[in-house]
Amino acid sequence: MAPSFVINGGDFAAAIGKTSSGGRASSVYSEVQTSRIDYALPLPSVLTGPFKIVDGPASSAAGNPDGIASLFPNLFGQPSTMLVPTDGEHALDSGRKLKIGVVLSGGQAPGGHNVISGIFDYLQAHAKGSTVYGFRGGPAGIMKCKYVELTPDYIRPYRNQGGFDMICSGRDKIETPEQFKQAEETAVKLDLDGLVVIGGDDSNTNACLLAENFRSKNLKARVIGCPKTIDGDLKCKEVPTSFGFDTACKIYAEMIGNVMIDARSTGKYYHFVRLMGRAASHITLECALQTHPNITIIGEEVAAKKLTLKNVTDYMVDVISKRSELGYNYGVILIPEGLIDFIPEVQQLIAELNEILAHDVVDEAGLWKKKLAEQSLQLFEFLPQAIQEQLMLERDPHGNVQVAKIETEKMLIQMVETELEKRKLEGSYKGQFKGQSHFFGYEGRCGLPTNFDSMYCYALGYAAAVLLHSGKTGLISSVGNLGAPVSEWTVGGTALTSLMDVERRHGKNKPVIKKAMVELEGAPFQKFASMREEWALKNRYISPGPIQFMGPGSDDVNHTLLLELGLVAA
Ligand code: FBP
Repeated sequence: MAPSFVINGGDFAAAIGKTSSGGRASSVYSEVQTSRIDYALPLPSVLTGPFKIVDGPASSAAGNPDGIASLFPNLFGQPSTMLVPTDGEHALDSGRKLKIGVVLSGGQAPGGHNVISGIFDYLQAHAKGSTVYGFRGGPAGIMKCKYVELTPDYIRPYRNQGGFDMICSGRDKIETPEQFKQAEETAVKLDLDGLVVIGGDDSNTNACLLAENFRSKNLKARVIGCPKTIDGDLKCKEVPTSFGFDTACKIYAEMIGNVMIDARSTGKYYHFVRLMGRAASHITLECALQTHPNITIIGEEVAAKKLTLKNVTDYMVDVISKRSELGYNYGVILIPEGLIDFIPEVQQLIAELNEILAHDVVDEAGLWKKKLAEQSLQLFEFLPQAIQEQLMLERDPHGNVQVAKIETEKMLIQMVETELEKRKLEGSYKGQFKGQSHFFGYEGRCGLPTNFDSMYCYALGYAAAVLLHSGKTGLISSVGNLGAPVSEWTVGGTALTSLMDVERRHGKNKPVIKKAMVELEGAPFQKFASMREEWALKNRYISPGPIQFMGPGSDDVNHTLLLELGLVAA
């Protein structure tokens, strides 16, 4: 086993010892963790010299602009902004001290600590004497005014480390008038100039609502969002990727590569791997591009082709049968976490269940089922009991089905088994099938961030602080040109309202940031589609191995981002 050592000497130990946050003070750090603390983070060159802030044209919305305009009367239409190098003095260095709050919201994503370090370091460099408050436990920390004042010593052990444990996260939502009032009280009590919300699509929607609310009440606190989610579904032209996606995919790809070699070594298992990603299949697609599995299901394709559960099962069974004829009774199958939600018949069932759960009592006798349409009732009764129960679980605070808890991989193993037995009886399948189920999800959310995520997050944090320092609100920190060396990355802020649409949640119409789903015409999917037949029947497995922090591959960026930026051939 690789030796670990307790940090018990030198300046670093003194720093951690003094600045305990409860979590890491008495921690044992591995050599790799320790070495990452001092990993030097380059900044985009625009952030290292004097710059000016240039506003773009008026913005609109991703959908339903009239609805968004009426929900955000103070923010709708505001321009996005870019930092442009200039001569002379740093435009914002006025000696003004700021009081900034920061909150981590939603699921963990590698790199979150570096966003906070970036905010902190910018203020140290350009608004010396500023204060940074870390709200504890997510948005609830804002509402309850639970915070910790961040200092250099406090932050140091978390630099370039995974997890959100510096201040922890939570999924609470600030939505009722009382909750907005509590947030206002906190902003006034701490005399906040600004708040940075580090979160996914729902949390950034919440950030925009807060920005609107603060402005409507004439509070001085501004609100800036940061794009976080391993799911990769918070992106647009100005925000090419969300942080955490790169690291999480590389961790899962390593595990998939290992399972592939296991499959080839024993020759007797089909590994069904469900991958996190909630609604979108970006993680599954990226992992497929990194590892070349035999079968990969992409939820967005299933929805576009209106496939049923039976169609998906038949596709798997066809490949398994053909592979068996070639002498391969093993393989690896990737399934996106949100698959079940993409199958139109299941989508309909979930929509009906959402309405029932939001408005009715779910009685044990099952009388509530009478509210289901005939087709949905038939499907519900057809599903294994475990899946029925998982579909009925409480929704998350944003009204989403908790897909992480639905064991689709187990359901598919059962369905494939049944179909193969049928084909065996008919004589069209002569192989052996044994399914092994895996869910790779939480394992990828708190790993040590890749070099890319470390640097990207630091730049996002720096940018968020610049935007607040310049008095901006309702923007999401935006760092672009990510295929180029860091020095050439662009920095700015994108109007959050420009990313919004109106969706039905908890039985009501709500503003939401439109999720970026896998585009079937996009380069990543096209690349996969051009290779999948070969991967199905010939074993082209790739085992990427663990994330590297130096040497070969350490600065590689994920395939999805490179393909989307047009930097590798589709
Ligand atoms: P965010 O959208 O908040 O980044 O969370 C992503 C995610 O990891 C999903 O992939 C997954 O479905 C969900 O969180 C799991 O939620 P929880 O942490 O509440 O179990």
